[in-house]
Amino acid sequence: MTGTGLPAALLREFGAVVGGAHVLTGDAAAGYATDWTGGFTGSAPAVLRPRDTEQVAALLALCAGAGVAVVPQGGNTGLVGGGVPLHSEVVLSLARLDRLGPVDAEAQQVSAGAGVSLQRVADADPRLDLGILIASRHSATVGGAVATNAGGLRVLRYGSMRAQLRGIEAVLSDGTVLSHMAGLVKDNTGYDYPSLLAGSEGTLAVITAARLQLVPRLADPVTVIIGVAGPGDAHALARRALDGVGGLVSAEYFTQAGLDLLTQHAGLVPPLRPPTPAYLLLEAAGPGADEELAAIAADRPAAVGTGAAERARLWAYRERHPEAAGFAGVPLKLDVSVPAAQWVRLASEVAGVVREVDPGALVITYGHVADGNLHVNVVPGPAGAAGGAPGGDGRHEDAVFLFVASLGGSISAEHGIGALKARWLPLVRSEAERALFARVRVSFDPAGILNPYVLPR
Ligand code: 2HG
Ligand code: ZN
Repeated sequence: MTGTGLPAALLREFGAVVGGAHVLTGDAAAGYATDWTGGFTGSAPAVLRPRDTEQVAALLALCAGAGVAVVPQGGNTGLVGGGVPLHSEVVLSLARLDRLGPVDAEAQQVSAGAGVSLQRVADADPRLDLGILIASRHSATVGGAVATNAGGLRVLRYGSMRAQLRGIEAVLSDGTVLSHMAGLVKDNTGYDYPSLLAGSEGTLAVITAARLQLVPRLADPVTVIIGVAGPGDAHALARRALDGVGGLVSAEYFTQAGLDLLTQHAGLVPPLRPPTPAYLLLEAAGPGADEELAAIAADRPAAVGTGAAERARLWAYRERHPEAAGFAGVPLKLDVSVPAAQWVRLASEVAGVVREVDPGALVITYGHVADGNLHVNVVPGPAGAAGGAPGGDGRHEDAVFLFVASLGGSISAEHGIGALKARWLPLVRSEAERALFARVRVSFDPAGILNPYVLPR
């Protein structure tokens, strides 16, 4: 044994595969053990940094042989503690698998290593773009985005990460490499396991590369922030935009409470004066987009942006919202969705639901209104400080998730289950479903070493 708790011989074998410089221990491993929010901190006996698929396969075979649990990690931008070693797992960092292939102009596709950032994929061809747009795109990687089935700011137009996936390369825990990367649009030759790996959160196999469908780059998009009276007004306008704005790509909601934090702490100047209770950001492209958006805003206060700089300025109000609650404390990040007809109730009542169990809590809500998705960021009050993840008493999660389940919704819209939500999964998935999950999992990972504390075994 070594100070890491791993047998010295195993560490030497890891080093023989990746080179000693890519087996990190002690202080060098610490940065891989805490998530972006600071809410989840574990410890890694070792961080392994393979360079290619063959090295991933060799490392997994060693871990399976030794019964050592592994947490795969991409850009470490996850929000549910699914990519950090909360139970002293070995971290398998895919960051060095960063080969981006040439764009196939005919198919409008590209093959990308798991460690390629989403921004690099988006920049691969000036006429094309990645359909997934998330604020963390400069750090978030292809492997992590597929493994969590990332959503983001353009799902209403292009779907989530699973919808961009045309093929996958992945390694099973015994070291077997699976590769299905031809990118065929039509391919009914058996189980669609690439689709199954999307959203599997590192529990079935380690994704090493993906074949991605690209989308035409938007021509001259127009962005507008409209001041609205509240969730009902925002929802009604977004529904109207879905019907009446042909080139709509985004419909995003945020409130004055979140904006106040950003203007106080992030130096943003309010987009509209006087302030309004809530805001709807719409973006659209194509002929007539500006007139169609103006018709939606009608006589409400609105700020319009057309050039790249002006659009970026308007987007900052929404894209920086994940940081807002962090200025007040360590936030608990709850990501939920409900059927369209229930979204207004969710957005109107969820803060009250939280305050019933923690009167001093700060609650910031924002999200993707056309997807029925709301992000509920909670900074527990002094009396509720025992709440929060991990190790909290779970009162905030209980309150929000029970409310969401009562509305027929989901406890995770786009961030995954991870460590944060594992214990609430029975609220939204039946015993029969969870038993099926467990059987699928054993067939992919009989050694039981891949992200063992995420999803049921
Ligand atoms: C977003 O829509 C992301 O900005 C992050 O999904 C949400 O930090 C969050 O809670
Ligand atoms: Zn989101």
